[in-house]
Amino acid sequence: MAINGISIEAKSLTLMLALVTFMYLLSSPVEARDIIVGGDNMWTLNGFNYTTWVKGEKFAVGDNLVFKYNRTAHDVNMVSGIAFKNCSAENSLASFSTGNDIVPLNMTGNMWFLCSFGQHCSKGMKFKITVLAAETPIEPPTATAPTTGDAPSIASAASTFMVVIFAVLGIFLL
Ligand SMILES: [Cu+2]
Repeated sequence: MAINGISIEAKSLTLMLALVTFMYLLSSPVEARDIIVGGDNMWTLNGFNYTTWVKGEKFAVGDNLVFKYNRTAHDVNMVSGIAFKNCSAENSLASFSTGNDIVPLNMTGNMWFLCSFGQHCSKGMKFKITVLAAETPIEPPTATAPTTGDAPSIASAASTFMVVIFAVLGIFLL
């Protein structure tokens, strides 16, 4: 029984390690992403369909939109939905013109962007995105993290758990 006891302890240690690793993975924050508008095409006028591009992307709070473009030929304007329909940048909510602009996505909801140069907007330099809530890690339902002093009881709980697993396995194997 003593030998069995040792092997169960070793197994419960392994189980605890796996559990701790698993919970660490669950609790680590989801990384914010820099999303380059248009991908390799970037922000330009060449028939690229930004609306189609948006459909293949996912936008969440904490992400950044990165506009890369020739600043002598294009700009970036964040506008209202109505202004977007009219391709108007007259009352833009925000304007960018450095050629390498980073727009943080701070809140959920719709955002509309367009280029105000010439007829670029009506020719396709426009898109709407819907920003979703940041993905939050799911809390493990009942498992409690081994924090302070509780290690022995958790270890014994793990041992009990392993014994039950072995018992169940034993039933199936016999
Ligand atoms: Cu443009």
